[in-house]
Amino acid sequence: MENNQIMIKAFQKAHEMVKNAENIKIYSHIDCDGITAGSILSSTLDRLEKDHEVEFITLDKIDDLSLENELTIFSDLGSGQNVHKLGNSSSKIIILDHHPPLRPMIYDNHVSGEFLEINSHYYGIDGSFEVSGGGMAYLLARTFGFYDLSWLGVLSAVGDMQNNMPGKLVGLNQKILTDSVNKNLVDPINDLTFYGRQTRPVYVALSYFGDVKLPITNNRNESIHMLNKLGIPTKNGKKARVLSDLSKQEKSLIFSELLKMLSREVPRKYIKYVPKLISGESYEFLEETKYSPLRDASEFSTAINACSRHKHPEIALNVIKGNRELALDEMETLALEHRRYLAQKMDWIREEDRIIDLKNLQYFEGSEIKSELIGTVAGMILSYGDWRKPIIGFTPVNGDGDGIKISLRCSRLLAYDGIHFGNIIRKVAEKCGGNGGGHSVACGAYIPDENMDKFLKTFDEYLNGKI
Ligand SMILES: [Mn+2]
Repeated sequence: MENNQIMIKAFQKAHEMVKNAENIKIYSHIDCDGITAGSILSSTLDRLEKDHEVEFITLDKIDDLSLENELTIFSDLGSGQNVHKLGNSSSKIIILDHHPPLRPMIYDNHVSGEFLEINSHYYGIDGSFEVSGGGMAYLLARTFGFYDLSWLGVLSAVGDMQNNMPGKLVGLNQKILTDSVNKNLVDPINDLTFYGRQTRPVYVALSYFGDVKLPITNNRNESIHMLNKLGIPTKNGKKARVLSDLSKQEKSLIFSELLKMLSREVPRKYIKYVPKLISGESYEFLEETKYSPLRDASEFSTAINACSRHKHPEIALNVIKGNRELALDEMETLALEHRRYLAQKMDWIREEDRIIDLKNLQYFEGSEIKSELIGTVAGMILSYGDWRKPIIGFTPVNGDGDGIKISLRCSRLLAYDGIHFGNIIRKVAEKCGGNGGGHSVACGAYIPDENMDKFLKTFDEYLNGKI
C-alpha cells in the first residue's frame, strides 16, 4: 500500500475512535501551532456535539498526567514523549503529531488499552516543513467533511514557520492550502515578505528589515526617502498605506530597489538567495476584516504567540474558534502589552551595549527577560548587531537554580546557505549537559546554570570555518 493510503486508513481509524467516544480530553502544545491544532479539534468536537476539554501544556508536563477520560487526544506533541506509559486498560489514546517520533509506526507491545499514533514521518512526510500539528488536526476534521477548517491548517503552518525556507507552503501544507482556496477562505499572494502587511505603514514595515543591515534598517526616515524616490505614496489621504494597499507595480519597484541594495551589501556566496529574502507567498484570510491583524496569517500567528507567551492560550483559542467580541479585545490588549514589553527589553539591551561579540557569534545576557520571550527579543535585536553572525540570548528558566534557557536567531541567509543551527545547538547543548533543537534560523536549548561559559566557548569554536 502506498504511504498516502496507509495514512488515510489511520485517520479513518481515528475518525471511528472519536465517533464512538462520549467524553474526550485534548492535550495540545502551548505554542501557535499547538493552540491552533487544539482549536481545530475543539471546533470539530463541538460540531459532533462531543463533551470535551482542551488543555494547553508544555512538553515537560506530559510525564505527570493521569488519563481520566474515555478518549485522550495528544496534539502537536506526544510522539517525542513516553505517552504510551500513561495508558491503562480502559484508556484510549490518539496522538496526532508531526515531530520526529520515538516509537516505530506499528507499536503494540507494552501498551494497554487502545493506542493510535498518527505521525507524518511514518508516511514519508517531513513534519519540519510539509505539515504542522494544526495540519494533522485538520486532516482528522477533514474526515468529517469540515473543509472550512482548512484555513486553520494554513495559520498553524505559518505559525510554525514551515513556509520560511521554501518561501511558500509546500507538500501536504500546500494540499491543505488548496482546500482553503477552494472554500474561498484564503488568498495566497506572491508578495514582498515584510511583516505587518495589514497593520504597519509600509515605511515602518521596511524599516524592520533585519536579515542584512541596510540603510533602511531601523531607520524610518531612510525608508520614507526610498519610497519617495520610487514615487510610491506613503499615505492615502490621511491614512498611512500598508503593504497590502500597494499595487503589483509598486511592489515590484520596491523589489528591484531592494535587490540592488542587497546585492551591493552581501558577500558573493549569498547573492543567489537574495530574492528569497524579500519575496515569497503570503496568505490572506478572506473572512477577516481588512486592516485587522487577523487578516494576515503571519500577523495572526504573532497575536496567538502573544497569548501563549503570556500564558493565556484560552484567549487565542476563543478567537480562533470565532469569538470576535470579548476574546478579540483581550487578545488585542495582550498584543499591546507584548509589544510594550519587547520594546522596553530592546531598550534595556541597547542602552547598556549588552551585545557582546565573539569570533563567530554574538550574545547578550538577558536575565531581565522572561524565558518565554528571550527568543523573540533575540530575533528583534539581531538587526542592531552583526547580521553575519548568529545571536544568542540567555536567561534563567524560572529564577535561580532551575537552569538556563538559551535562544538563538540568525539571518535567513545563513540558513539558505545550508547551516542548520537547530542541529548545532542540540549537539552543543548535549556537550554541556543539556538539550536543545529547533529550526535552522530560530532554535533554543536548556542547560545547567554552571555551564553557560562552556556553552558559549564550545559554540564559538564549533562554528570555526563554518560561517
Ligand atoms: Mn508544531
